[in-house]
Amino acid sequence: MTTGYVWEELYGWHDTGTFAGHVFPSTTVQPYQHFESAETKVRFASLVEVSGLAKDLVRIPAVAATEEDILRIHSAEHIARIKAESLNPKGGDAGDGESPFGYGGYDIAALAAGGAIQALRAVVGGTVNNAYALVRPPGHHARPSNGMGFCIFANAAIAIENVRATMGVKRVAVVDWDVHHGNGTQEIYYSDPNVLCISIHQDNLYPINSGLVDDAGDQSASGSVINIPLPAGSGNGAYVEAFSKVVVPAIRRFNPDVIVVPSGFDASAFDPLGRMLLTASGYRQLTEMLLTVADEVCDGKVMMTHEGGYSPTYVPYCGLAVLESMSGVKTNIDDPYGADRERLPEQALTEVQAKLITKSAGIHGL
Ligand code: 3YP
Ligand code: ZN
Repeated sequence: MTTGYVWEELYGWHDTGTFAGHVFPSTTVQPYQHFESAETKVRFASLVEVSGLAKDLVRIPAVAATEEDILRIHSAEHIARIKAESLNPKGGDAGDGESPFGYGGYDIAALAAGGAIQALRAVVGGTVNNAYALVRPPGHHARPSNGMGFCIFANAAIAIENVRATMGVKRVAVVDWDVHHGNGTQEIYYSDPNVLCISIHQDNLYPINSGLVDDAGDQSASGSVINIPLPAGSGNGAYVEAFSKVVVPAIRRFNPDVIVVPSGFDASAFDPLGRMLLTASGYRQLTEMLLTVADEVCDGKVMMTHEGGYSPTYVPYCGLAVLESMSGVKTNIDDPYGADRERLPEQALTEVQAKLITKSAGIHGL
């Protein structure tokens, strides 16, 4: 099993600055580093090195996405505005006032999209069996004409359109396990029957009123969107149930050429922005389920592209578990925190969670 891995020094330079809420009066509590700081990802990359796993991965160099690549998804105006603000010494914002970037932010955002592109090209082309693109800034909230939710460009969609345009890929299944709804990817593919967008997320967390279980894609592409909103407090039991009752059967029925996973670790039990209870071992189990169905339908082809995850202590262990599962290599480093959360009674599937999962399955005839 060969697993591709993308990580670039420049991803750590994307500058989100400090933040203390947009409040009045403007001097309240001392501004702290933005939630989307480099720490979680840099520390994930460090663990990949220090655990020794990096030696067993195939390092894939990112190449900046070209304007042609980005234009397959975004408006020329959006690209031009990010480019212009990126030349401002103080940087700019991707569109919603909470997606800041620093000087040179355009180049790093293009390199993030380009990391996802190169990882997906390697998987589709067969140079590696699967791949993880540890990119930053994230992408799954970005819309055609504006960034939002810490995202500038839609990394996953830009990668998907690159391989559809140049490598003959037809059908792609997206499985977004970030704790927030993948609204950008959903919007981009809402009327496209050849891209199945599955998002499993905390119910009505972000964006507001987005990712409803009844949103299933346009009539022309009915069923091409599957949302699985789960209540706050859902743990390993609920996620495994949702994967076995909805995600895996939906992928099997859709029969994609490749699976793309916008991978956020903000559904972890230690995340400051999410209120879910996944542990590293939960993420490992979900990865195994995806790889198994990928083996059945698309020769194991899976590409993950990094999204959220804001616990600097825990994200590295979740990431390591996923990479160990993808590569089939077990390092000698164990998750020191998971057991403390795995013993919680809330890890087990509840009746309420089971009903919601059954509802999502029912809506989609699964
Ligand atoms: C964006 C603004 C408030 C919540 C935040 C979510 C970012 C994220 O991790 N998206 O997946
Ligand atoms: Zn998120």
